[in-house]
Amino acid sequence: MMKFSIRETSRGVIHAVIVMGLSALLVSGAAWSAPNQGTGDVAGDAAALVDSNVFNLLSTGSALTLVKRAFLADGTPITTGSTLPTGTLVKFMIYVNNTSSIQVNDVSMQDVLDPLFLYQGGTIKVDNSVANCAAVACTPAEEAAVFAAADASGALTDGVDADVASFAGVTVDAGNQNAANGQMNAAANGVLALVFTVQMQ
Ligand SMILES: [Ca+2]
Ligand SMILES: [Ca+2]
Repeated sequence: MMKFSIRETSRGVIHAVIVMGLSALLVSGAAWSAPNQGTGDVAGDAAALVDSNVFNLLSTGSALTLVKRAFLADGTPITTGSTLPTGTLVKFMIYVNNTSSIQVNDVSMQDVLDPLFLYQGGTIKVDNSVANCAAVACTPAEEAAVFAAADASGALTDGVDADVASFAGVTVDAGNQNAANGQMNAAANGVLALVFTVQMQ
């Protein structure tokens, strides 16, 4: 979700103060898996007592955090609170830095756009090719690399279909929690990034 304030100058330029907030992140499935199996014996004879079924406990942990950034069309980072004229194209990026060695399955992200931001059709891109950053939040240089990789990837369809993202109304959805998209996973030791383009109104 983005929060912002706007004011209009005598020249009609809308100044938008973009506050980078957290978007919705939903994760289900396993990040850390802890299989447990009971074993025993009867009077010392292990063969007399068949091992139990494997009881597998799953935890998503608490280390995943969504980070939201914005860039101009040419990849220049936009800092929060920037003033942008109407008509400017802005590329938002939302990413998850999975520093664990286990793939996180079934990740969903959602961003509900304020009317100030007009979604540009066919611009949703998802990339999971860049290795994880050491810290939860990547450095600006690392973010630039993540953005470049995502921005260079092929756009997904806006419709709800086999790919992992969609746009409807004012809402971008990635993953299948809020729209019947394909399942989206965050690869082990990788950055899962969602990029889409809006135009300042
Ligand atoms: Ca789609
Ligand atoms: Ca799901």
